[in-house]
Amino acid sequence: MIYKKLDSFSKDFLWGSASAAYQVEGAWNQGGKGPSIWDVYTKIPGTTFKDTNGDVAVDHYNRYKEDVALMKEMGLKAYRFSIAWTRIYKDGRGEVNEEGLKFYEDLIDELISNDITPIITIYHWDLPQALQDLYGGWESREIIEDFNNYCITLYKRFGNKVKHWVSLNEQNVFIGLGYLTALHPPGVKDHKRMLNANHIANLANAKAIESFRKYVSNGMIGPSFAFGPVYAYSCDPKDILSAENAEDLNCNWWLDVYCKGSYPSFALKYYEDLGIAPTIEDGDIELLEKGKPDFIGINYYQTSTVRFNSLDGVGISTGMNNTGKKGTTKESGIPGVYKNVANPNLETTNWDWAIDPTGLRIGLRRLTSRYGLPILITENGLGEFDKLENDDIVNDDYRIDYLKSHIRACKEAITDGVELMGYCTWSFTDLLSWLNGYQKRYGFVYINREENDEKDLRRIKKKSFYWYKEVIGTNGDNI
Ligand code: BGP
Repeated sequence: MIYKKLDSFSKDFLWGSASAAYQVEGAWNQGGKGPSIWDVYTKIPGTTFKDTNGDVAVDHYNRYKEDVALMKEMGLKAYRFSIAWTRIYKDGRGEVNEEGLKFYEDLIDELISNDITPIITIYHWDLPQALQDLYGGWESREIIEDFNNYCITLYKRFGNKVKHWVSLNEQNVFIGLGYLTALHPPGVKDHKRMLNANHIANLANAKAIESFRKYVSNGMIGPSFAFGPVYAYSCDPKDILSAENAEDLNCNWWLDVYCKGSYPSFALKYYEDLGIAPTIEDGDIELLEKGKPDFIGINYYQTSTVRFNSLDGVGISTGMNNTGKKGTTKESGIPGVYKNVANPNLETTNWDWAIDPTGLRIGLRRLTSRYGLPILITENGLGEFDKLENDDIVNDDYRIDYLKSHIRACKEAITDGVELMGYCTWSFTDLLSWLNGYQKRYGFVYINREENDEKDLRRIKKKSFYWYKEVIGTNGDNI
């Protein structure tokens, strides 16, 4: 639909920004914190861009007051951040670390006293290394109880102050890259193990949501999903069927479980025929049904375009572009199912991510039609090289263009009838990109550091900072 006039954003719309503990905090061994799988993995040479890690990151742990003051200056309404499990339980279980709880309590209080709504992400990939060593992390059902205990500790301590919670961040990514392409810890390449670990993560997610209802009154919780709506390359029915396959295997495989408590039937049958379907035990489906979310969190960066792939066609590839050299992403697919191709209608970033604001609107509508739940955009943003000019100026007009077009798409989706709770950009300050170092920048605030040179970690407001301030100030009416 093309509208002559668009609906307005709601009065309490959450204009936010997001981050994750490992990517901003640093202080990796301060305050009684134990090591996470990312603290260990990034020390293995060759796993990340130029061997970067989050030991110091952008030192948010020690500078959070300065960062919150900048958020206040911008007028930010919501800040989504994650809690590092290893700050709360050094080994993932056992004795609780009061110093860790206190750090997050201080951050939450600082946000609230500056009129910023805190949104807590419980798990953004930094699993305690001790649990990986003890029972193989997400591959053991023991994690369900340990994760639930960790969640309950957070609910009890922060549940009266924080009402917006995200359970697991991008389960599809940390499980997919952790157990299928071996690009994330624990570096496994095994489809059957991946699907089993994923099922266990589903159960842990459902259990955490079930507990949430007991401990947090008037709160809302949901997972955040890395959502890449799928397009068919052409109207050739073979391409259309490939797109259906990809949507089922890459989106519905997670979202149906979260929102309906069951796996999509074609995908499940496909995995059963291959002998790699997850082991579903008695009681699992009942638990999944009890763990339905209040909203769907989506991290949206791009759509994917697929076409027919023959049985001897291209397979899964680990050739991601982690350097910012345009056009270096390798072809990948699943033989007999689909293959990913570039969309000739879309521009891409230097990291080969398709820029597609309309795809966001399409995705929001698909989710609304299929699940009928409110949606929170938990991440959206542009990773690019930025140039620090004389007098501390960063002219990131390309970021403004990107964000503006995506916020416009949100407004159109709201006019379509999508119930959108808020929009969090990725990210507020620049931060560590897991596999891409510090040169792939996303923030409104430039951090003066490079891959292996921490410099002075100075905070510098980019042009987009002032622009987003105005968007928030007009509640999006200027879009
Ligand atoms: C999401 C993650 C974030 C963040 C973002 C940007 O997948 O939830 O943690 O990293 O993507 O991705 P990248 O850093 O790879 O550019």
